[in-house]
Amino acid sequence: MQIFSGLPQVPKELRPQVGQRANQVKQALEAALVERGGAIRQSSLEHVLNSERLDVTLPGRKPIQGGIHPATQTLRDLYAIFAEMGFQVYRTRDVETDEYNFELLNIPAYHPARDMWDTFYTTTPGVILRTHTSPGQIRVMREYCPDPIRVVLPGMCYRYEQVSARSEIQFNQLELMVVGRNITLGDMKGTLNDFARRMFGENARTRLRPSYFPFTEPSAEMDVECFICGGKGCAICKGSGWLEIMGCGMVHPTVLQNGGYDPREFSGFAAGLGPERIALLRHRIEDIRYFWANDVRFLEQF
Ligand code: FA5
Repeated sequence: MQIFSGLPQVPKELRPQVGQRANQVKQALEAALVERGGAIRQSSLEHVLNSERLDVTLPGRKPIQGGIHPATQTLRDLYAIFAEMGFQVYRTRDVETDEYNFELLNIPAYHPARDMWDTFYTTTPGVILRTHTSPGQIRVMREYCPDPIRVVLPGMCYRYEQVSARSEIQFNQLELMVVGRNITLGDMKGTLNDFARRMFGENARTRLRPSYFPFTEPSAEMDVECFICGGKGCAICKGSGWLEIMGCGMVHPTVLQNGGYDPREFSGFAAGLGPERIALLRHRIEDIRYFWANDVRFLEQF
């Protein structure tokens, strides 16, 4: 390029010759550069092809397949059983108000029954994490009143509990609610017995024990005969021969009224059970803490 820019100083008669020669040199250099560059690229490509050769005969890597969580599996089995009996799934919120979780369920502030549910309060006054799925009773009644209701309400509940082999601070519940005309305790017993047979086998025996919940009257706990020892008594049933599976009862008139139903015309029953506790029994898992510990060695067994 210096020769090109110095051309004006070259005597006029030599300029064409010098210019021509300079052009020849320039073209020769450019051609050499292109050739060498191509050779370098070719040799590096050959190097890569040789060193990173793909061996298509190697066996492939098996993709890791996820599975359904055992708590979700149990919930789905429960939905299927109740669907056969005409129940629909109705979902409600995890974050609730004190009003729905307690007040409208006939548990006023300072009522001693509040001690049954150790509650997580948020920094927003009156807003809590639901301690049970029962507040969904009020929501479903207010949505469907005055139609008859037959639903299951699933979901996560939260309690400020001492964590142990049987109790977690978060766990699922499945709530049952039936409201209509002439619904009796006999309907409740028949439905729950039928459920127990579908869940635990044709010969499953059950019993109702009187209990107390502020939102049902009368209230009961339902036990199923221990299917591990057949009622003889073992470590799982703590020697009693029975396993507690749910709380239940006839919907309290005040709760019906809070849902918009006239208790002189309508009646109903409700129940609440714990899918993880049922999964513990079905799979003989000795500790509820495995469910949310996220240890794949536990989860991949289901
Ligand atoms: C209740 O929560 C009532 N709402 C149930 C009910 C509904 C009664 C409708 C009447 C009518 P309880 O606190 O017993 O009741 O809980 C119900 C079920 O939730 C228990 O039987 C158990 O299976 C499960 N459960 C309760 N606490 C825990 C916990 N900390 N960890 C795992 N499961 C739990």
